[in-house]
Amino acid sequence: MHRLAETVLRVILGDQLSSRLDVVAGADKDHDVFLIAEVMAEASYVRHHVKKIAFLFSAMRHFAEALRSAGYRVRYVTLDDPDNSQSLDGEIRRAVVALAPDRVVVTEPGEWRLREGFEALRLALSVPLEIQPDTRFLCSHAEFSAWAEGRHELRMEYFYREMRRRHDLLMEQDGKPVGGRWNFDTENRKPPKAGLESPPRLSFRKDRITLEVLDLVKRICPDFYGRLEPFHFAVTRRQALQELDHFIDHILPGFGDYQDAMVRGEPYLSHSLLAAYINAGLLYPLEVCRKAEVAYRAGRAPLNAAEGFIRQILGWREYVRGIYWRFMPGYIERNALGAVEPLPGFYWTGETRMACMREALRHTYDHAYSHHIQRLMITGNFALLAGIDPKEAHEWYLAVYADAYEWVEAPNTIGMALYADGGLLASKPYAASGNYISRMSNFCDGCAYDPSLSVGDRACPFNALYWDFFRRHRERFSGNARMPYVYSTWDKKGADQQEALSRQAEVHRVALREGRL
Ligand code: FAD
Ligand code: DLZ
Ligand code: SF4
Repeated sequence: MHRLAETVLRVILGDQLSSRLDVVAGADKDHDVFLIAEVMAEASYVRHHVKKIAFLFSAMRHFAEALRSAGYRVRYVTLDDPDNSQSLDGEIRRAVVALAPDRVVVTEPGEWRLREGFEALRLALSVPLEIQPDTRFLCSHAEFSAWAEGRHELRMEYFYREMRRRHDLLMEQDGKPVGGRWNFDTENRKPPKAGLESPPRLSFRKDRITLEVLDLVKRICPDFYGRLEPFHFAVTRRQALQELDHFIDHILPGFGDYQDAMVRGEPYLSHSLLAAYINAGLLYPLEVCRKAEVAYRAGRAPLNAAEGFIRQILGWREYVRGIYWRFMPGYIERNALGAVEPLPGFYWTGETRMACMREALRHTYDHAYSHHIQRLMITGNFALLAGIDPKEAHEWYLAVYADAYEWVEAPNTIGMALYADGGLLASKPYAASGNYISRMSNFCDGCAYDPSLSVGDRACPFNALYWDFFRRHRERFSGNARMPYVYSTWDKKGADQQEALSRQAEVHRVALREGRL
């Protein structure tokens, strides 16, 4: 019997721009229709950086054009379309009415909020809606659960070793890790040497589509956060591959040594800038890791660089995703340290006397980017020490970086930076005093505060806040074997010094609340 071909509405979200996803690869050119929609609900559910919005919209439009050129039918809804319902479920409903498909297919979104929305929509739609797994990740939900089940602690390092074996990355034939060690992190912590700067970066010419998007964002999002131009993001897979090759050939060799270093006026140093492209789907995580391995095996990158880089993607990236889905929806509500201070206004304005914070916040505002150590050890560390409400910090990080989606941002903020998950992700809090920042950066040179002072008008706020953080949380951390020196040093200080530090911490907290820090 001859069966009439069905029509499938294939929904592609802004961070699912990957032709290898089943939603694309399984499409029928004659009958199916892709739906891609720019909607205000997604652009504004947190106060997104304008560069993030422009990057995503331009990449979405280019992806739609590539699908059309390949002969597919695409329903693309622009933000300024007068009929736009301005929400993703609204646009799916509208498309179902307009196109009368037999069913709807969507890839699992990267945020719990949207996944719940699609589950609800499934019940409300007149046609079946199928949520397909996101096959771009190297560890499925089932594989992560199998790894996590029955474990007392879910540490990244052990997960990473399994992932190395499973994907045969940097492995010897006898099953041992290349170089005889799994992890070369100890070689990746050099302070910046004099004159350390970022190697030259690619800048992509803005085509008609990108110019139209920039114009749209200027018109429709005038009061949003961040600097829109200059804009030189890659917005197609071809450009993202160029960025990847440029990184592998010219920047990866220096990635390891100065991975933790911070330098004034140098937002990138030897970091890859690839997270925005991998997360939006323009690059696949496995191809990125394989290219790094090939560079190492060909003698074009040292092992500490290649291993350190692969660990971030194969290890950390997959691990945080596993943690997110395993512990949501409660994860983003966690506040194990009872931190309740509101997020200071200077996270948005950059107006603070602390030079290190100014620098990290300037990079963030200008580029929708700051590298990992700035996120963790400057803005994150300050929020941890000052007791900033984790939910407020989480919403800030989700808004301001071009690579931010909740599945990756929330575990990094709530777990790694703020210890608000009570140590589920990190075995110890990433708390550091001004001494660390002064050693790993040249920020302190231009600061109103002095990193060597802990008390007094010019005392670096990180110092007293650091000690007071550990004093306040002694019960929780004093037994932590990974911080043997913190409490013995504190105890040696004597009552007068301890009291002076606690008083000074309170002075900083008051100054913070009054906008004087
Ligand atoms: P590189 O330093 O070049 O690292 C290479 C790649 O490894 C990155 O592109 C990324 O894909 C991956 N990677 C590195 N570290 C991590 C990590 N901790 N978790 C997951 N993947 C990692 N990363 C995001 O992709 N989105 C976020 O929203 C995000 N929010 C963060 C918030 C905080 C508070 C912290 C401390 C970290 C956050 N990270 C986030 C992790 C990390 O800082 C960024 O992935 C990295 O800075 C992106 O820049 P890059 O591409 O130059 O990375
Ligand atoms: C972040 C974002 C923005 C700014 N805009 C859109 C949009 O207009 N349309 C869309 O499909 N997705 C957008 N996104 C991404 C989503 O908010 C969400 O973070 C991801 O789809 C989660 O996987
Ligand atoms: Fe930051 Fe303290 Fe150094 Fe100033 S002195 S830049 S506040 S670490």
